Amino acid sequence: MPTVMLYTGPVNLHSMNMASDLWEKVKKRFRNTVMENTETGKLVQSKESRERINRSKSFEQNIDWTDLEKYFAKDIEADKTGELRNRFLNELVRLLDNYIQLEHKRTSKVLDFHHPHQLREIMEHCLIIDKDPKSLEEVLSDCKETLKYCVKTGHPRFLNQLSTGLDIVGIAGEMLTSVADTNMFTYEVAPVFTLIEDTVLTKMLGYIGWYDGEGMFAPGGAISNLYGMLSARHKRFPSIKYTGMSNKGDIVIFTSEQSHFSINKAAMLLGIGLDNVIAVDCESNGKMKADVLRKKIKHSIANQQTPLMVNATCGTTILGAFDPLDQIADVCEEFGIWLHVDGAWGGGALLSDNHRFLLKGIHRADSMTWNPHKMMGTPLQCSAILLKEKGVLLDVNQTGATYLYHKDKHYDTGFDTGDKSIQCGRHNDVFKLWLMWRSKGDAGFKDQIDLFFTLSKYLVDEIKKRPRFQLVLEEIEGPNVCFWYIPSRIVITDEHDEGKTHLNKVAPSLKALMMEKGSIMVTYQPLGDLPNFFRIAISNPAIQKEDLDFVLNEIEELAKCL
Ligand code: ABU
Repeated sequence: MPTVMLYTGPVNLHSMNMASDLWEKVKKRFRNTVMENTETGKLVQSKESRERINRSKSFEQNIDWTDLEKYFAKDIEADKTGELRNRFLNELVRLLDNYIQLEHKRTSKVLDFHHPHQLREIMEHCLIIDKDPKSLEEVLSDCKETLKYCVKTGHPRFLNQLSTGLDIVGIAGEMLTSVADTNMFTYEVAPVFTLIEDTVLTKMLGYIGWYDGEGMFAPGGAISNLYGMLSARHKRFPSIKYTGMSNKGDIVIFTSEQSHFSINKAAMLLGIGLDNVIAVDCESNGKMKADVLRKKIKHSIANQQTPLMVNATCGTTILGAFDPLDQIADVCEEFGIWLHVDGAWGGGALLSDNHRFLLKGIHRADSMTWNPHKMMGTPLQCSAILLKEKGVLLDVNQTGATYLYHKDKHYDTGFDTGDKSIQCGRHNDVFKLWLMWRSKGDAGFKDQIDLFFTLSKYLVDEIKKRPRFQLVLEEIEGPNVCFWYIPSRIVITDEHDEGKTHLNKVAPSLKALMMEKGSIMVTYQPLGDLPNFFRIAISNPAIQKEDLDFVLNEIEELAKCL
């Protein structure tokens, strides 16, 4: 029996009760279906079925690094001809190229899974760090060994995350970024990258309709959301920067019950507190109910609380829902509340004139998170926080370290962007995005986004044709497709919740099987009252309709092992 991991999911669990009506529909469809197996819901993987699962094949290539056995890292520095450096780097690139080839090959495994203790044992020889140096041959072998057990996130059958795929130009950008190895805090050490960051942010702001806004790249969507809340707090209570949170009363944040957990984390970090994050109910399709938001805001004001920010989500993590921005903006304007939009996932839809309508009203927000490492396929990480008003980020974060942000430099220090950040050292996350954008043009990104939506609708249609599959939502907004596989042995009844309990175990068991086999990777989660279901969010342009057929066939095939 594979290990069953119960996953609580990135959902705000304050008052999740939206799911019941969806579950009613599932019960109706699968009620009292014929049992094939009297051991109702017993998800045992037999020995034979276990053996049917292919064992892993190793990641090999023709290599001969014996000449590098006698060289060490220090020899690269010492070799004035540069030949050793050249040989070492070329071998590394060959290794990476070989990995990428495998990643694109549909017959190769998505992953070669081992439990942590097993992997530790397998890699024991190269995990430990010794007192003595390792040769360049061993260093390359370490790289090879590492890649062998990496999950191939660019494989067209890796559908586990919102950030998938492998953009070659993006990788080239990441490599150049590494070689240039500079810090984004000042123009003096990152002149080109500073201009590039400015160009890309201006472009993204333009898609929102903010022509005098500002932005910054941050280490992931959670931190971008933190910036949104920090900015909201600063605009309302600028003195907090100096005096701290004392005597500010009960500041409250409103966010949908299906929003990302990072809103809770930001409230924890900013001294607002988890109990002051008020969850707003969603429609059964995952969209925030604006009328409930209005009621909850009125109620909090009546209770002497201070509503600081509403977070609306464009592209919820699980269902891919887009909150109704215009309606929410009306509410925020009525009460003078900062509107932050978490468009980490769905922000990319702005790039397509076919799907931009999903974010209608976005220009009315005050801040927005947008992660190009999701729908735009930029290699991790690449997340932007964007603000309608220029100057807020510097105002809230500036400390003016005189060793770094001197005002008496010989160039325009307005280009030193670092003091706008909560960080000191800041990685260059923008170059790869800029290079990709140059290589694709706006048109290339539009096609990419359109493809994701087309593929997700195809998947919905295919799922509808398969009797043992059940969609969570028949009408989808973002390219998220959520579904159950319901084995015939599972009986859904009105009388008791036994079927639901058993169904809750199906997705984790199938996930364990797919990981052991290495053929596909699809995530699952519960949602409110709904038992565990699969989510496929499409963000890899290498995916074809056949891959989605393969995934559904494979789930059916793996289900025979249950
Ligand atoms: N920040 C949400 C990421 C979740 C996912 O990739 O599935």
